[in-house]
Amino acid sequence: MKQFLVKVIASGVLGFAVLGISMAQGVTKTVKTDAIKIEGAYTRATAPGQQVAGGFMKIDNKGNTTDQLLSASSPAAGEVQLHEMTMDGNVMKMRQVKDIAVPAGGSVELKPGGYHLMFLNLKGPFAAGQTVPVKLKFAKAGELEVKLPVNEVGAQHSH
Ligand SMILES: [Cu+2]
Repeated sequence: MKQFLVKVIASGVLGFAVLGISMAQGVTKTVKTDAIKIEGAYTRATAPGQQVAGGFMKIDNKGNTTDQLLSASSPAAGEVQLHEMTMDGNVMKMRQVKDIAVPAGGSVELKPGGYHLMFLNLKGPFAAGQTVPVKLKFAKAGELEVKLPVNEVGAQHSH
C-alpha cells in the first residue's frame, strides 16, 4: 500500500501542474440493469509509467433492497480493486474494501477522495478520448458492463 501512496502523491502533483488544461468531461454513460443504474462513469488519462488509475461513477439503486458492489474487472488492467480513500490526520490513505454497499432507493458515489475503483497493473496507458470497459459484479443485480470514458487529468485530481 505504501507503494500506491507514493504514486498517488506523484500523480496528484502532476494533476496540479496541468491545472490550466480544461477537463474533458467525456460522455456520460448510463447503463441499466434492473435496479442498478450507473451514471457519470469516468477514469483519467495516465502519466508515462503510471501503473495504476482510479475509476469513478455514481451507482443508483432504484430497488427496495440494499445491494453491494462485490468486485470489478477489466481487460485493460491486471486487476481491479475496490478502494476507499480516507484522511488519516492530514495524510490521504487508500485501503482495499471487501464491497461497497448501495442503499435501497439511494446511491453511492465513487469519487476522488472516497470510494473508487483502482485499476492495477495497467496493460497500457489510458489516453484521453479512449474508453475503458469494466465489468461490475453486484450481489443482487449480478454483472453489468460499463464503459468508462478516459478524461484528461484535471484540476480535480486529488488522487
Ligand atoms: Cu485506490
